[in-house]
Amino acid sequence: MRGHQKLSLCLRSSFIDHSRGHQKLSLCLRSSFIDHSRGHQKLLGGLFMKRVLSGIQPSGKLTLGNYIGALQNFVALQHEHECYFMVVDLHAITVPQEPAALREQTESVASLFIASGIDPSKASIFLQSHVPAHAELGWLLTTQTYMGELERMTQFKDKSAGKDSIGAGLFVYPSLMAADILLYNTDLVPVGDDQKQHLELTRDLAQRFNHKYGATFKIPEPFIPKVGARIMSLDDASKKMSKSNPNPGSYIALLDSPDEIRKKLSRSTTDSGREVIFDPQNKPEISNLMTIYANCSGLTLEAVAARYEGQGYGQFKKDLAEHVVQVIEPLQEKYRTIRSSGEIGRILKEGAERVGTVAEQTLRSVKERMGFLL
Ligand code: AQP
Repeated sequence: MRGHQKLSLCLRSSFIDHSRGHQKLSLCLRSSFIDHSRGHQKLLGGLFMKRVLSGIQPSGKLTLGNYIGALQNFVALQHEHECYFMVVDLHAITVPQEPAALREQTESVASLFIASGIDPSKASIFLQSHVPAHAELGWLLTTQTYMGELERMTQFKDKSAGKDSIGAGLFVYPSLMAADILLYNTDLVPVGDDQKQHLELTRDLAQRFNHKYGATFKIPEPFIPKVGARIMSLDDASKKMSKSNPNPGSYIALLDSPDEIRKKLSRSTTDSGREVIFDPQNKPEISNLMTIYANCSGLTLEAVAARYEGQGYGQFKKDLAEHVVQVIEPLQEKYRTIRSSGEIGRILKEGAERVGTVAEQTLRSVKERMGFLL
């Protein structure tokens, strides 16, 4: 008998209106395996908000790519969704980290969440390692994951390529990521191209578990943000801009000084020719810079192209740097205020306490179903 499964009169998400990002309330008869999580779910105008979860690794200094591809979307999502944003420090250690640097980067990433506009009174901001249920469910789900599934993961292949010794954590990382998502009965997971495969595995694991042990996990859906630009490296537009790239000239860090930003952009690789036109196939480098320009200036790509018609790359790059600096300078000011306030520790603690209750309930139900004595 399934201890947690019972028929009850309950509030249920009806998934009628995906586009509006929240769910209608309807009275229905159904199995109540996620009743407990609904108890914590926030309402917006009488409607359940969809729960969104995402994380960023403190594996280096956050880049403009992280800002455009993730943080900007997080900020937009927090108004109409119940958002859980975490610093995934347990994922960061799947590649070697120096302890002092990890500590600094973790606090820095959390502070940049807030400096970017995430409001801790709207969204829960926390560290993955502050909620022990992540590691525990991660292990339980690792036991449900097939080697073949992990071997197929392209991120593992990319990150392990050419390395002599590869930590086992890098291999089982997707099972931990599945745990991160499933712990909170997440509705939506914002995903870039590189994470689609991991979310697919999460869905497979949830379905496998539900089939084997009874309905336990909600099956999460991918969320493709409206502004989903992928920002590429400044030195090679075939690779994404990445905070762990050993060449700092390949990325703009959110904490780079204005002069560093100007220098990096003036040295950025550009395609042959001199036309500022958006053509990712034939002119990937200039198209990447135009994407950054459009994002930071608020102009459309067409307007950017029209502005620099017949002018060559020089002026374009100079102006681009100023637009980036204009976005980054106020963010850095807020960042300094947050760091010097000493408030971040309290914010993270409160965030972990809030989400920890939901995580504990899910973990308990998983363990009960798997046959652990509680
Ligand atoms: N270049 C990018 N363009 C757009 N979005 C990006 N993201 C990362 N790089 C870009 C988004 O930022 C979030 C952070 O993800 P992560 O820290 O978990 O790891 P990642 O995607 O592997 O990011 P990095 O910066 O490349 O980290 P390292 O170098 O440690 O692997 C995600 O939402 C991602 O889509």
